[in-house]
Amino acid sequence: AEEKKAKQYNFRDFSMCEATVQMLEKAAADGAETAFQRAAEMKPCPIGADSACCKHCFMGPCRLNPKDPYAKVGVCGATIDTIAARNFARMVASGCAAHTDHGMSMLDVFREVVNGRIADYKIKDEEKLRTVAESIGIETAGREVKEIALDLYHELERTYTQVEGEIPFVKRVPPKTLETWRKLGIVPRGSMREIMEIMHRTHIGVDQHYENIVKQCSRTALADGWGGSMVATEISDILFGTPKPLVGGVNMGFLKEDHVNVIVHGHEPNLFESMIDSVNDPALVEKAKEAGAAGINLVGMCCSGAEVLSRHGVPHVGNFMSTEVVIATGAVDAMAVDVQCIKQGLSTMARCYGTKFFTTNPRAKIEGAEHIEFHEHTPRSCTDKVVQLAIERYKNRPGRVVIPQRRDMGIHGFSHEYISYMLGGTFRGSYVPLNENIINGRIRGLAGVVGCTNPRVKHDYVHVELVKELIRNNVLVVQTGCSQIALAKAGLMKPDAAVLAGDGLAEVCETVGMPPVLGLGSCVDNSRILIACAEMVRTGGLGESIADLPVAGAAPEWMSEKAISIGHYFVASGLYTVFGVGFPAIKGTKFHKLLFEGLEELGCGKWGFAEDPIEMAHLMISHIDKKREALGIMG
Ligand code: MSK
Repeated sequence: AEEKKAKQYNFRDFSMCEATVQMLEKAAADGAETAFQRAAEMKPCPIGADSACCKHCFMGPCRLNPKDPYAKVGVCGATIDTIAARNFARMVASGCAAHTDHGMSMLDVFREVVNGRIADYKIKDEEKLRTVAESIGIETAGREVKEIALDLYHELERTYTQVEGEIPFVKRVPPKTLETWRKLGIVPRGSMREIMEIMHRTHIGVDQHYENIVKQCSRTALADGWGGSMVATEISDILFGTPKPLVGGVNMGFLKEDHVNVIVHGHEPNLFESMIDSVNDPALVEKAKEAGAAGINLVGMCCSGAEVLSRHGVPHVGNFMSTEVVIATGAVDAMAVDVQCIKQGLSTMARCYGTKFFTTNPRAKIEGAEHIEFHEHTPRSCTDKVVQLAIERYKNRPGRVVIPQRRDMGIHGFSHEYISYMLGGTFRGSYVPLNENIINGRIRGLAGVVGCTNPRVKHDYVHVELVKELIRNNVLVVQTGCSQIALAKAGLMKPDAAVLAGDGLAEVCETVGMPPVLGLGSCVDNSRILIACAEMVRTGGLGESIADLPVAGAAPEWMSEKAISIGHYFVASGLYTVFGVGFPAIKGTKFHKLLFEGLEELGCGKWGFAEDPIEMAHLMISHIDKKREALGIMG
């Protein structure tokens, strides 16, 4: 019956990724179901999709009519604007919490490393440690690494725990942008306080003015972008090394039939870093060989994968909507997951294919998964065990292995340092100042295309078509997360993708041998885009605030609450940010108008929406042109 039901679908409508389509067909033939089929069978609730329902208390749930949103109010009298703003605020709070908890975990590891209580990790990038410390006013000249690191730890802890004042990284914000935030009262204090206040304000009977709720959304989202996410990125670089451009591969062809295949999936790099050590341990490699394997093959998925692809060139086998079907290859001997974007469906999929599926983080257990807890003080006790159990599974692989033979190479690892380096000077020895190329018009502007994949739209398609249209119009694209992997699979991270760019951008790319699309890492690494924007302002010639820059952002296939938090910190920072798929607000309402127009009038950026990738690209291009015109650099 399952097989019959599965045959109703044309999997080419689900994804433009050949490997994913091939594995969807195999999974269906094997009787295994994925999120694509579940999405097709579960139509979104039209009231919920428009954010017109409220279940913040038990007098409801109250459902308003999205077609006539002011016709009625909730039992407590809440209007559509209050209801939608409260729902939006809780998404921001959840997204911010995810990133800041991730950042706090990194800071915990950093503290223990600095205090000598963790031996398995160390400070790999001392230069970065000094740069980050100096950026927030910590004295570094003539001081020991440990002294600087301890000061940095204590200073960054304020990002989370501070109850009054401004978070440390606001020192990196261009003065004019910061002036706007201060005027609006949206400079974050500490993320714990901001998240707590959002949860309080959105409780029944508290904040019932959409403008005031949005103000706290901005403050909380900024605590994510310039706080939790930025700490996660910077501390990861200090501990594990700042990415530099390197050649890396993506797609399922990086699984190896004759190797023990181990996947790490999630978001926090400490699990992955330890796994790199485990798979290279000679004793474990020997064990794998004794089991008949040629060796151990470690690959990444989702954002953990994007981060180590950028930092170390570890191959990446699939973004969010490919994670289940990667298991359908039958080649995955073990998958270890930590936090965020891990579908519960993976547990069922792993059971179908005999893959060993492990949760490792005490925050995230999954029914059906074996839990091997990861402790930063003894990381190898978890990762070695995962590898040992993967070897066991290899010895007794239960079914047929089918690996789609797709491998896509590209250049990854463009940290914000590298972009800053390019801003002021050279890439691979050639002179390529970004601001100068924007001012002279060879590059029209910069676009950050980021975020998830979502089964409500054709997988990868909106990302790829949007980016192609942007580069065709001379917009340089920077990317993170699952979007970066979509474009890497489409071949746009190779320098020869410059043939798809407009004349000006192609000339810059060809001169220096860089691709027209630059991958920056995982979703917390969107903070690199903020730092690059601040650096563009500091370099000069493109205005005084982030809102002046010819820059736009997009998350064309978003699905997570983290994406909403990211989108809103881009907007609050001054950028125009366009989302696809759908938007949780009803057009024509006062709340929608504030997000899509009003915030810009206050000196921030604004939200935009389009489903079609070409329309989305031209919304962004029009905005970039508007900013160019205001700067007097049109033509
Ligand atoms: S993993 S938040 S699906 S980018 Fe960061 Fe991908 Fe979106 Fe998760």
